Amino acid sequence: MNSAVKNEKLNNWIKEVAEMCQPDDIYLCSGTKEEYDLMMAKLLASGSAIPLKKRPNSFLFRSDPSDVARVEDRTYISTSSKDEAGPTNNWVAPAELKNTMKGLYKGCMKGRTMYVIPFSMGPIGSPISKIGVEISDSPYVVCNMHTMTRVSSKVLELLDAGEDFIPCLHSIGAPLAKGQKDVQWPCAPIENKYISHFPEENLIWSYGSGYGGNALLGKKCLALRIASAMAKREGWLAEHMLILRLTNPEGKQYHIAAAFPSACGKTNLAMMQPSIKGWKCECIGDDIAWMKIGTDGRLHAINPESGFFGVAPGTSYDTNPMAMDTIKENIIFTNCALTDDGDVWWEGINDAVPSHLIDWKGHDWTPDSQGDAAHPNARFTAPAAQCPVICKDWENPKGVPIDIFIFGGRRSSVVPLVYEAYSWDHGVFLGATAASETTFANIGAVGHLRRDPFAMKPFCGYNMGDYFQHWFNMGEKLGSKAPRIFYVNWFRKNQDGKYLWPGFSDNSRVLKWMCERVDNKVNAEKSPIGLLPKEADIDLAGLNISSENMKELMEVSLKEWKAEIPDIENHFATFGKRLPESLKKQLKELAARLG
Ligand code: TSX
Ligand code: MN
Repeated sequence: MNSAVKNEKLNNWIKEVAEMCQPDDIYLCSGTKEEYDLMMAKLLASGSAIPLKKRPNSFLFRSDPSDVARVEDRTYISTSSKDEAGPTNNWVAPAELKNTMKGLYKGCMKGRTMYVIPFSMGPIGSPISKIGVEISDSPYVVCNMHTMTRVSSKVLELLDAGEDFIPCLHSIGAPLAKGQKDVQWPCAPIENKYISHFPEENLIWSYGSGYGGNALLGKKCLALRIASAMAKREGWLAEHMLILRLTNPEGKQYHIAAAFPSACGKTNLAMMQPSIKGWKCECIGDDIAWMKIGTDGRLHAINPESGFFGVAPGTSYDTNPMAMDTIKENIIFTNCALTDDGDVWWEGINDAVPSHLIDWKGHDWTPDSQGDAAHPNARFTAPAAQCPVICKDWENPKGVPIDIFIFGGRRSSVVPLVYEAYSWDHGVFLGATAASETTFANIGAVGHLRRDPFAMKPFCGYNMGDYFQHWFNMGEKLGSKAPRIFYVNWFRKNQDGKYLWPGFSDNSRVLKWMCERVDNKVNAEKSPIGLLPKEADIDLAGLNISSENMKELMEVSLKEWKAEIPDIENHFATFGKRLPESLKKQLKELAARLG
């Protein structure tokens, strides 16, 4: 098979990995539909995939109960010095980590096929795109990579033309002895799982997990952790952001990139349909944005992915109808429940709870059963092209020019619905201090405030203090062409614990105000925390919300905000000497404005 690969670096790497992992076979992927069908046929035959009668060409997988999510405490940024990885990352020296992992990789693919998966993050040939090659022993990973990235032999042609690639090595860590029967979801025990990144040499080594971000290495590992380090070196941005296009009734387009921590409804916002007349919203991406300064001096964004790896529980025709219409066919479901008539089900999909299901562990489930029928982190893998509101420019190699950045979090109090940064530097401060209250969906105490700067805490591939400085530097380069920056909170509650803002489609009203700010159509009110909308400037037409509720939603309490300062100081202190002076200055200015 190596005859098909002319690139010397790739050939050598394939040979080296094969010698170490000792697979029975090597298969070079081409990315065709026939190949996807072949892999899925293999997964059906082995009993790993369950065909769904109700959804054409769609399949359900059940993972091992120990392999259900990203494993942050087994994720490493392995730079030559610990300080380069910074306080938000786990660190082991490269030589030591490689030594440990080589021990695990030795013979780890025995009894299995080694798949070589050439892929592009971003449209093939776009100047913003990057090439990766994942080696994996999991056919489930091959199928997911087909949907989530552009797997293609065209990528090999780009390598022949002199482009470089990022090697991404993955093994589930479950070799098979001769005659040994495979299990439904092979993987390694938690203490042997490693998700390792070597940003100084653009290299990824993952071992022991078959799940999502641990195994589909183009996504979090390449497109965020490795890409963020490359972006810092090369002067661009790799961010954990959705991208959407808003069009106003006059036909003017606005492009928005938004970063939220988990459990804030990022995918829902990415596919949101406006409730205000004449406005249109289209999806470009729901998770990752790569942005470069174009010849026009503006920031242009692409979505490096080609699919959605979305959390299923909570997704419904009420919360995200466009996602529901995206996942009707050609979908991989993981850890959802199975209905008796051959469909998937999850908590929050509709009001009717079936009287009988097979739960995500493969056991009978009834409404009286203990625990959820679907795992809270159950997923759908869906082609982005199937989204009914995918933007016609979602694969434009030039990207789309970003007008607005949004940061946000889930706060039941203190933080108003929306405010605007005074300046780029103030906006960087808002990103750097972004925080969210934990929910049932997170681990840890419910209602506890967690700082997740730029929603990048688990995904920044270098010292986060330097990351903040990189954002200040980008602002300097962009000058007057920099996007405007806003902060939102859809989740403020009243004294009775009721949400004050209807959210979802009505968030378009907030986005409209942002567009009008960009066009200088409306003035804003200065407040200590930033610029607030004037009462009449949020379009509430057709909404049944009282003026008292709006006041409560927009209230900025000096007392509550002063109480935030020590927490921000503690957060900043974790970055030590690497904390940019500009962030200290912003904090001082906030404190002064609060009086
Ligand atoms: O995704 C959400 N968004 C963004 C939508 C574009 N969610 C779901 C969060 C969990 C992932 C929201 N939940 C949003 C929101 O704007 N707002 C809320 C809170 C909320 C929930 C229910 C109602 C109102 C607000 N109303 C009724 O249930 C009728
Ligand atoms: Mn994400």
